[in-house]
Amino acid sequence: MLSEVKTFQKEYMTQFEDLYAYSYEEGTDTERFLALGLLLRRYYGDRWKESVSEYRQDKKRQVYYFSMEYLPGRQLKSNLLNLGLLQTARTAIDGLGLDFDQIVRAEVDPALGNGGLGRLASCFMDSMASTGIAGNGCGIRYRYGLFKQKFVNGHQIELPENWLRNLNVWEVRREGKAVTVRFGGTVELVPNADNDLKPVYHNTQTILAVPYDTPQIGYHNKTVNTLRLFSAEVPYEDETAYQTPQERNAVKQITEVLYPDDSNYEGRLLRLKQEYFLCSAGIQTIVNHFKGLKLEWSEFPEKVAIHINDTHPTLCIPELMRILLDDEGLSWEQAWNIIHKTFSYTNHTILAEAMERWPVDMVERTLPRIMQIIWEINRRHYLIKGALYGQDIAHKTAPVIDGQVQMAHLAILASHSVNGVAKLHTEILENYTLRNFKLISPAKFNNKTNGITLRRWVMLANEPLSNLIDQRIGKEWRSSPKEVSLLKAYQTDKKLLKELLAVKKANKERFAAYVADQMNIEIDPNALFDVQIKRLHAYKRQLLQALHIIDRYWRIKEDPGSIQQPRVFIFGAKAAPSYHYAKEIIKLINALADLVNNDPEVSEFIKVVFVENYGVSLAELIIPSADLSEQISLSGKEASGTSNMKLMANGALTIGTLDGANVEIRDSVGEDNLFLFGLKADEVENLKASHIYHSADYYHNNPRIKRILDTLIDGTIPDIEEEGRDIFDSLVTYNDEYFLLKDFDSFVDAQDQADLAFQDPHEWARKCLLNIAASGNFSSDYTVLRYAKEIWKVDPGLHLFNIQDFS
Ligand code: 26Q
Repeated sequence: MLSEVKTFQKEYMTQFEDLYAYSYEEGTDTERFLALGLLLRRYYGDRWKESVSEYRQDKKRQVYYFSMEYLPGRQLKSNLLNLGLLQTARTAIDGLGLDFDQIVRAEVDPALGNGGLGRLASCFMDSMASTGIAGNGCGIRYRYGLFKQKFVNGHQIELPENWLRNLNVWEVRREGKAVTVRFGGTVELVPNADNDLKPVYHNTQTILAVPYDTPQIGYHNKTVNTLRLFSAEVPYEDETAYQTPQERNAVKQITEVLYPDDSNYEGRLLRLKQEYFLCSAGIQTIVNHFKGLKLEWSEFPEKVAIHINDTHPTLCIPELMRILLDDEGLSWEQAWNIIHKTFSYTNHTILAEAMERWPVDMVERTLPRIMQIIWEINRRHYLIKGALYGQDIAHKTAPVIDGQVQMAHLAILASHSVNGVAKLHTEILENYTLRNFKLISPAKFNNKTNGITLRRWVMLANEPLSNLIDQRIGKEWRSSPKEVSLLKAYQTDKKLLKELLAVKKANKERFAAYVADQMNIEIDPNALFDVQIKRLHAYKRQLLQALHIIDRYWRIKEDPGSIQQPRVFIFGAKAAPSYHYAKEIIKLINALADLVNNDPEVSEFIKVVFVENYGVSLAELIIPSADLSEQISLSGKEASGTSNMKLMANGALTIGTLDGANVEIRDSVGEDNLFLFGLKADEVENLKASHIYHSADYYHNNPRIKRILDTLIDGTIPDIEEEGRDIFDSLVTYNDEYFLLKDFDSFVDAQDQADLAFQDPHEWARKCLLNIAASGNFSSDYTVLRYAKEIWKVDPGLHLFNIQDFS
């Protein structure tokens, strides 16, 4: 160890000086970080090369995970942990008189995604490498990631996030592997010598897709996989085609910025171009690799499994058809057969407004050949499915309906597997949203409950907790996450429970220091930390929590002493810039924070903290400090949720509805160890169908609710005239689409129970322990192993895993 540290120090100093021509002592933290990152490249370089060449030489079956979004978080500590070098590096760097943790924070956190879907993709990349699955990620190297959020007078404003302002030490530009992507123009089908129709293109625009590769290092194994992100550039040979700065600029526009919208579909042309750009570049890369193997086309599905993360990369399907038909000369039947064996698709949403549909004329103009292929898929669909199931079902499941390309339909029809991301979500897809597809192809449907990588979310984010777990049950859980359940045996061990509380307290102090420093708000680490961190959306019901805070405010005002348990309400959320209502809720919560935090009578018992610019790095700071995890979406709306899993793994107790993966969390931790409330999914559906819900009745007949809602419009909360009125109207006049008022009383009861439970630290700690013990079930290692076994049909590196572990 000592000699390893010494060597590391020497190498680091040399690396730094080679880079900057002065000593590390004179450098900035960014420079110190960059030197460290560059040094690390030497530690994984060989393994990366070996993994890539092993996959090629053994002609291994590989997974290609296509996602428009990734949220990897900072990578330095994660890479060190997985290489087994974390302690060495920390000791070495601190030993040089530097502050390791400060250098870690100098890395930028790439926000190339919106929320859960992007973070899931990154957890999967980590888990695929760590279980030895030959998995590649394909995505877009956005020049600007998700906007940086600032609050000005409590309003969200958005600033550009220039994440590439410093060198990105992890990526490798591979210009030699660039491919070209064609847009626009017209296409003519002309018979060739064999009388086959071949497309001839006119006036198309050709764009270069340059790959940037980032290593995905497996945990304590030899696997290093690749995340390949494509950047749009003007093609070098074709420069004359782009003469004006405007023309050149338009090319770069394609990968300029991430669309800052989750679950709300907007049919914008640039987004369509982004999607096709990723699909075409990725598929061409796969085809090029496959051609190097010198196999028959019929063997393609044996070597390639392509997974599409929601419908955003669905154009991979017609793109591969295009290449097989036009460039490789396969028949339609041969090509479609390959497609069907190759593709699988995950659905992440049930919200109707999030379903992607593109107008046919837009696709026609932008991607004329692709639209022809979609029409042919559509024609054959009516022919075959119409004959089998009747025209009505054929029509309802068609790829093109009413002049719109239905991306989900295309994805489902072409794939051999369609999965939801939690049991309840999959059931809803099968029985409601996608029931016609379930009818025609029942065997395609399956569930794969989401997961999280415990390496980032526990081992790195919460080192004190991880060490405590090691002390009791050994380190096996680090590679076999289910072993964390051995902790259950210690639920009556007073010493351990005390230590657990001490760890939690220390994490709370760390977050409190951040809040004091960044926001100038004092929070008490002894208070209950109540955390809701997720994108801001009406269905996630941050507003329900805001109403609960207003209720507490009045309870304290009217009867000081009626609230005994001090709480800190912590929010982290970005709203889509165009989502007016979500932004109004942000303003409301910020104004409420001002009111509450500055009223001495109230602030002794409640504080409200809305952190700016919530993202992966802030999540890593907040989650270990949480006592209570808010998972309060209207039942049936949240596909899975993953912050619920991260929070439980860090010993927070869930307060939630039976929605998404909360259902499985309940099954795994037991009903007594979380706080459930509210309507169930089927009750929501029945209530909607019966049309008997009149939210105004709750306003008029329930004095507590009336008082809370009046607070939105009577000037009690400063500076929310417009917002308060709009929010009031949404709840009272427009019939409360997400049933907040219906669920309100049951929510407040559950919150009061949580208060009561928190008063008994020993019993609370026991429940924390049981939550941690149950969290191993939600390791994304198991999730990807299930995908590997049941969908992708690839063998993991089973040296690490017992097959029974995950089946
Ligand atoms: C689509 C078209 C145009 C512009 C944007 C989009 C778009 C972008 C991102 C639509 C949806 C998203 C993201 C959705 C998302 O993050 N869904 C979440 O996925 C998680 C992982 O499965 C689940 O846990 C969450 O429940 C789900 O909300």
